[in-house]
Amino acid sequence: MYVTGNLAGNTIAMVLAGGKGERLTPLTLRRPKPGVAFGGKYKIIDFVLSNMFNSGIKKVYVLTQYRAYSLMKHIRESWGKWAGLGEFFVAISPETSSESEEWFKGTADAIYHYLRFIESSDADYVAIFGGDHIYRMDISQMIHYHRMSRADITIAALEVPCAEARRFGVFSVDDDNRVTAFEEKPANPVPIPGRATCFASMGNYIFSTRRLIEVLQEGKKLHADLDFGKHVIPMMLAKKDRVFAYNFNDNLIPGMKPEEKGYWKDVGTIDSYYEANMDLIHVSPQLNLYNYKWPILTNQGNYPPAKTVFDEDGRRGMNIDSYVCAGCITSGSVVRRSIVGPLTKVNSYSMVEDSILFENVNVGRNVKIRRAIIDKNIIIPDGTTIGYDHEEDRRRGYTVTESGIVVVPQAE
Ligand code: ADQ
Ligand code: ADP
Repeated sequence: MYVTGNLAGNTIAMVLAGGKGERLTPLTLRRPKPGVAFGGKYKIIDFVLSNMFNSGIKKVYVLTQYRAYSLMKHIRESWGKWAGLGEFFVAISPETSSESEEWFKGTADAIYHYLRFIESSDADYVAIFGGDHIYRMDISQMIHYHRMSRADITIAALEVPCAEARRFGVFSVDDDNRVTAFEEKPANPVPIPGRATCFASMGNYIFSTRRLIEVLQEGKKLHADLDFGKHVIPMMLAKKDRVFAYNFNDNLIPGMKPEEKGYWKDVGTIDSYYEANMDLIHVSPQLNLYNYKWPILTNQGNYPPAKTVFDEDGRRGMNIDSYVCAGCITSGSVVRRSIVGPLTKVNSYSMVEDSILFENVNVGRNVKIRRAIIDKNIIIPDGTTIGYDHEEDRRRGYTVTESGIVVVPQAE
């Protein structure tokens, strides 16, 4: 237990879930990045929402935007349960039916458009978090830190190798962790003095409500596409606001193993997405989903258990070193080192290895699949081979990544 008073209950949260996740194409052709499946039964957004729920935050708005339909549906179905208990998780979207990509242009602009929700709340703090990362975090500890620092804004920070820091907002701090300089995606990131690492922003912020409202109103007069990294943080530094960094490495969650400390994954590319999924099925994964003290919640379909059976020829069905979700049937075939989403079937004489199969995939007979990601609702005809001949895979319209992962997308 962490004694943080009821600060989390005095916080409203806004989750930015509009990102397109371009580098995850083709998985993000029909859904935003936070809506992509992860670990078989979850979606990426479940991680941040679980963190909020487990941290005791009572009110969360999810700001959707790009291709929001399936994400809204997921939030309604899985998180609606908690909404029934109060007003926990609410998905809001500017225009769910439109295909327009011209909605809100920057992260702070998106929050600005929903300022009325913040103004009408009596919360003292606002947590503004991205919706597309995989990690566990007790946000109440960050809010506590924010309060103790008497900060106007606190930015969650992570140490990353300087070579990777160009993708992030990078900052420098003084001895009290007060931010002294910040640059969004710098060409030449400034290292921590004497180290080969930089302080990177995780894109997660705690604001004091009153200051957030003022800053957004001031900022909108200057930038139509108001963005936290590009405009708001530099503006606040220029105005000598109290901008603090919260070191994510100091965050402890109940039941956490030492190897999970600092675990935060962007899963921004197909290769990093694939690796982060595969980590889960190692004997001792960095991210242990079997830690029930900090559960990751999601929608539980009312499906029967996963089943392995002999087929009519007496061939044994086997799942080895894998996650296999509810409703799956492995019949006379082998699934090895793979993650298989709910309701998927793998039929006789087939072999699925080192792969990720989404929900409701039907793998026919005599199919061989290796190092592939198969999207939802796909039927793989009998005799198909995927992941063995990349030229052939490309000819069939599949994406093949640099490291040789083949993605079989849903039809357009
Ligand atoms: P990026 O991740 O590049 O940098 P951005 O693409 O703006 O920033 O996305 C931030 C989050 O907001 C994502 O979760 C995305 O899904 C969502 N989002 C973007 N525009 C949105 C909109 N209009 N409506 C709703 N949601 C929206 C940011 C920070 C960096 C920091 C990295 C860490 O700017 O400083 O280092 O996050 O990943
Ligand atoms: P996911 O595949 O991400 O789990 P769902 O299966 O819940 O999503 O999506 C439900 C259906 O809605 C799918 O058939 C999907 O193609 C469709 N769909 C997704 N985005 C939109 C959209 N913007 N407008 C209309 N239908 C959509």
